[in-house]
Amino acid sequence: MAVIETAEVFVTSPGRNFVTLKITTSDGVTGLGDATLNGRELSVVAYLKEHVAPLLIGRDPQNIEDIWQYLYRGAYWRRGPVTMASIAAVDVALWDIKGKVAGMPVFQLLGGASRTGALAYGHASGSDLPSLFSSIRNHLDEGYRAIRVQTGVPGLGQVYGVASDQAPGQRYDYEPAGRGALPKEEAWDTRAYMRHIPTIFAAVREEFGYELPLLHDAHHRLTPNQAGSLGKTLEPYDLFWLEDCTPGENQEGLRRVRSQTTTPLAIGEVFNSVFDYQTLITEQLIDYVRSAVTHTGGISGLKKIMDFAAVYQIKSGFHGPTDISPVGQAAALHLDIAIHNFGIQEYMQHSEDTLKVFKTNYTFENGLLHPGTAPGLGVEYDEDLAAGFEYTTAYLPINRLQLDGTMHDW
Ligand code: GCO
Ligand code: MG
Repeated sequence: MAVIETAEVFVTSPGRNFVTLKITTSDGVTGLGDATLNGRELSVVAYLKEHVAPLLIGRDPQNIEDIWQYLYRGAYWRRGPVTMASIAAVDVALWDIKGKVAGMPVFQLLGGASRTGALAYGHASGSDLPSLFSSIRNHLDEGYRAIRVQTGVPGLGQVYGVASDQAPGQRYDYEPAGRGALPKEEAWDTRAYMRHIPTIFAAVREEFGYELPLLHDAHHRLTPNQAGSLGKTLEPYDLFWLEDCTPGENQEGLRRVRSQTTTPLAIGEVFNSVFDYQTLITEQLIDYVRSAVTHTGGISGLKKIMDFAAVYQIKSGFHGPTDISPVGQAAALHLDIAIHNFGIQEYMQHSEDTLKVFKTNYTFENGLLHPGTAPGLGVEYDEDLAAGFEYTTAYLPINRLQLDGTMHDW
């Protein structure tokens, strides 16, 4: 019987930081897992190196569920982003190994394909309407068939989620956490935002018609009452979803939002376990689960959430920004293809340097993503190249109210 021989943790920074776990068996089979926690990367490195790797050596890599429970229950301290990202990395690496041993892509082990590809959405943004329109056109030219729309707000400076205009090849430059010793500070005004956003969606529908699925991310900035009001105002523009309208950790708050609007709601990119969704799912307060495989205990953890959600007709909309590594993105795609209650997949394209370090097999055609049919996850990690991109401290931004500098959600 092959056993786990080594569990190594790598940090690389081809434009932004990524943490990768590589498990190798005594038969020489390797598996990769993504453990990237944007802006807090080294905490997961320590958790994995100091506390998890020594526990894996000598175990049977085939027993994914038992190892998952061993790490989850065994720690005593359950849940939390650091713990669950670490467990996710182990879980995904073991699915990769299982697929390679079986000679099958991971989605086959999860029940096979339920669809030919996963509908993806991209991030269009602009500081004003003309730059937003050109960003939407660029995305349509690239083949996207669903688009997230973010814009600047008059009177405010840089708003998170909006890329600098006319930065060719840097469409996603807002997304990397800012490199440097301190987080970047942004200014916020909720009333200005709430007045502006409906005018943007009216203009986008007028220009691009009603067929194109449009999404919007409010990034946890609203109260339930404000969120209900915004959702209601946006109803005529038929959004695919309104994302993170409130800080979702107060699950009960979504009752108020839900009672005021039929705009579909997506929540969960900062969640890490099924318990964070319990009220949201059983009371059908959301329409889409936003979690990432990387932050929710891996394929095993997220699959359980999705099976629970299926009972309540809630679908997936997995987190796929560029701070999820290509390993995490591939893992999401295998799940997307396999589960019945798939909704949509976020897809921000990684930089060229990132894709040199992580060689992927997934494809994007006609707006649909596919994980490919290589055994396992279908991603290879170039350790030599990766070593040349050294870790650089990087923080996510913070947001303060423009009026008086009070700390706000961003
Ligand atoms: C999204 C997200 C990202 C996150 C980022 C945090 O919907 O893609 O909101 O922009 O903020 O991934 O690490
Ligand atoms: Mg989001």
